[in-house]
Amino acid sequence: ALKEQFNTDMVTLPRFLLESQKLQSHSTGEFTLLLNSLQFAFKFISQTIRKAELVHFSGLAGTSNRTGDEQKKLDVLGDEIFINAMKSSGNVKVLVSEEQEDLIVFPTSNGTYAVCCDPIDGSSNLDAGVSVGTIVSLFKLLPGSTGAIQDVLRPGTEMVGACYAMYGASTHLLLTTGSGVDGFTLDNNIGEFILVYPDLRLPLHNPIYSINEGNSYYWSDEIKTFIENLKEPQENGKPFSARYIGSMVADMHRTFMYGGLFAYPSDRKAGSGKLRLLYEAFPMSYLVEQAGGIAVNDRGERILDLRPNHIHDKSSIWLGSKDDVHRYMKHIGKSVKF
Ligand code: P6P
Repeated sequence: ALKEQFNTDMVTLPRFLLESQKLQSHSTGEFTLLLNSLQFAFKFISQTIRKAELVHFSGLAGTSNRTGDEQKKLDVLGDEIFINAMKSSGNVKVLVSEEQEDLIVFPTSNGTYAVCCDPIDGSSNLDAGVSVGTIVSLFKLLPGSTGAIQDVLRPGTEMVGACYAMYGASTHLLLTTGSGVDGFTLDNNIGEFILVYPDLRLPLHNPIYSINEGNSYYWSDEIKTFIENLKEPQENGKPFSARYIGSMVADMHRTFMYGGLFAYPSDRKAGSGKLRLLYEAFPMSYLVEQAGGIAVNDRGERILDLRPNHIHDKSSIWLGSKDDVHRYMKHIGKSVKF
């Protein structure tokens, strides 16, 4: 019985990265170092959030970011922690953050990667104790680039990695570097992420839809009809269940664990949706595709084929279980090619 309780061969994230690095031919190890810096940032932010709630550090910082969101103190802290971790890694040349109006180029870095991040996504829920997270997309600099905006204004298909950390009851990390998705959970006692969900796959279908119906007055009739259809009894005699947390990382983590459909469509208020392409839609879509799911915009176009014109560009998004996103695509008369 003792054996069942104590795993004597835990796969930590550093071990996992070294083992996967060995599988990559002629790897310089730079990507592994970058991922190690990322995991340090996640641990540090996780610790800061948990400590902050103890010292009442939450609440408004009295400043606001470029899109006018009121910045919570933790937003600012998370952003600083993340920027410092990327700067000190030596592997990052270019950084985009939701909290920074302009691109950051590290002048002295010889790094060959560009990192886009939302340091604390869902932070408006922080005071309510809702799980928030850090979402990250990774690009290799363009050949010959010394770090410029062109390194990040690219289609999502050029990403070399994506991950999110969710700071919930436990701290979870889902990571892809292009060959599937692996899930880790932070063991606070040893301070390491432990592999818990190797080769995570999204269920093909689960009757769960996740959307903010408070926006339905502003949706197109096509979208209103689609969502109404989900509320009718389906073949199994039961309607879909509605689950919406309002923190993308939390809504998407549930989707990875249980399946279903998450959507943030455009509406007459927000013409191109609310979620940002580079550090919300792209990384979540890459993870979903790598786990066997699908990610499209309102028009049924593949998210990863889109290219931002500005680092804070937004996109409508429908993503999750393949059959459930296909159902939306068929509803709008889009042929289902992928
Ligand atoms: P709404 C949080 O502010 C966020 O950026 C995402 O994490 C979340 O999915 C979305 O906005 C929630 O937006 O309009 O439903 O409150």
